[in-house]
Amino acid sequence: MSTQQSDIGLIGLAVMGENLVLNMESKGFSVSVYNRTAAVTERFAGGRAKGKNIYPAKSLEDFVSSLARPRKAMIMVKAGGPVDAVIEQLIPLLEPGDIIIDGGNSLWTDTQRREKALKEKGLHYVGAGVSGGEEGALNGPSIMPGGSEESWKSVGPIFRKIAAIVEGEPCCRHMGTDGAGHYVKMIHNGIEYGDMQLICEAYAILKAAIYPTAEEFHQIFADWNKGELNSYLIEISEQIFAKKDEETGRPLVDLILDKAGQKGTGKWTVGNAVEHSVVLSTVNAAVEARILSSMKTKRVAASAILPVWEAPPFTGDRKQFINDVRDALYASKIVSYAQGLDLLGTASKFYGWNLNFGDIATIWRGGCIIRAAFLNRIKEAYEANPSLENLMLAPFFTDVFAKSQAGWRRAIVSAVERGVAAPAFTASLGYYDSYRSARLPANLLQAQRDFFGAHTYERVDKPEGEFFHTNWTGQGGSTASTTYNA
Ligand code: NBP
Repeated sequence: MSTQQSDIGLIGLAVMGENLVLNMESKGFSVSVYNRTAAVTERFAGGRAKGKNIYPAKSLEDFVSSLARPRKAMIMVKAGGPVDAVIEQLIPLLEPGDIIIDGGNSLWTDTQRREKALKEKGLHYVGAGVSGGEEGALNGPSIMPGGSEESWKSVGPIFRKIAAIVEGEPCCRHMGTDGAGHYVKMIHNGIEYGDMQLICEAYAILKAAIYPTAEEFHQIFADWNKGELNSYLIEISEQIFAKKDEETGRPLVDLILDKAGQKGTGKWTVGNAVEHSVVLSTVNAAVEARILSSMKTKRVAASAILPVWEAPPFTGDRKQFINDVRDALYASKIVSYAQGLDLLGTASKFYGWNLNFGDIATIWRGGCIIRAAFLNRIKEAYEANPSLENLMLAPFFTDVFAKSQAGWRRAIVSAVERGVAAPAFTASLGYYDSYRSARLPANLLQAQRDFFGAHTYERVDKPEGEFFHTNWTGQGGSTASTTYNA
């Protein structure tokens, strides 16, 4: 057994694991590493880890004995069964007070289950969401750790040192107990789905109306990235439009098959929103758009059968239209974040996490895929009013809606006129218009429910809590309404 006493150890040397190890080492930490397939460890040790303060363990026993106490063993393997398998192997080798960290994209309920089981054995368990892909892992990710306060004291100093830094502040704060970290990461990924779909819809609406070339798209996104939309996803889109295919010389983006993949965090987010009765329509539209995109064969067949829509030619002002689409993108994005934060708040109450939205907006400003200048505005909104009912109601954002809603509506009208699907734009506007409506058509809905199922209704001219049922057809007796007091 080795005499090595590393600050931390990491199991799972795929793209994320390797890069996190190099990041930790570069910040002055000694790191032990282990991978199920030994050849991977050997390749890493002889390659990128060569000459660095990284200890390649030959067995899990060797790995555990090479860690300083309390041991900190971070797992970066495929989410699901592999995480349980590694934990089972680690348990007999660890001692009370040691900490297992899962940095993968685990389902937060798995994290809650694992934390509970390990607590009974005296072990700490930290489910930490890590965002930013391989580049973030290497140069500074956004890290969202859950787990106990006690374990945060041990892992916090390491995580805060390897995280991205924005305005002197590390993009890592303790999110809350048990599965809070993985939950916040899941919402982050859901919001990422929404952001990406909204950008794709902006692209589709512009394309259908004014046919920008890839070079023009590159310029449009470059301009947008200088304003309120400034973000990683706008920036990479700008770069994507500039990339030429080496084989054909054409813009590469035009040659990419329109079939989107997904790994599941978007679906988890939407499923959980439904469970908590929280509207997450923008992310839901984004998940469904990916599903529809993956049905390529069916879409191609249907395109030859369903009636064609002849779109009217564009007659407006090109520059104004580009600004309209930009406004639609920004307003829809605000709605999507408002919905995501609403879900976070609901889950926080349900699980007793006490999530801090200001903290969350702070650590999403750097290192992660949804990093964006506008997260500063969210941070400020919650600093000014920690009990803000809905992000859309913050004065800064109500002001944005006042300025952008005309363009937002025009962009959507243009999409509808041209037969361009814009499900995330329309879902966002639908939420906005519903949320700001003092009266919705649910009066008719309640009447229908009472008609066929005697579900009762309340009246606008009577106190709330007083319920009525009407015999709508008059069959079997009088047509009079019956009152039920709640
Ligand atoms: P993968 O998710 O591709 O997992 C590969 C690693 O898991 C390898 O080290 C593999 O070992 C190990 N592994 C497997 Br598979 N089954 C195992 C088992 N039963 N026991 C032990 N080890 C096992 O790696 P990744 O893409 O680096 O992602 C790691 C985690 O981070 C995942 O949860 C992922 O969702 C998350 N994540 C990924 C990204 C990204 O951009 N890739 C970003 C953010 C988060 P082997 O070499 O022996 O097969």
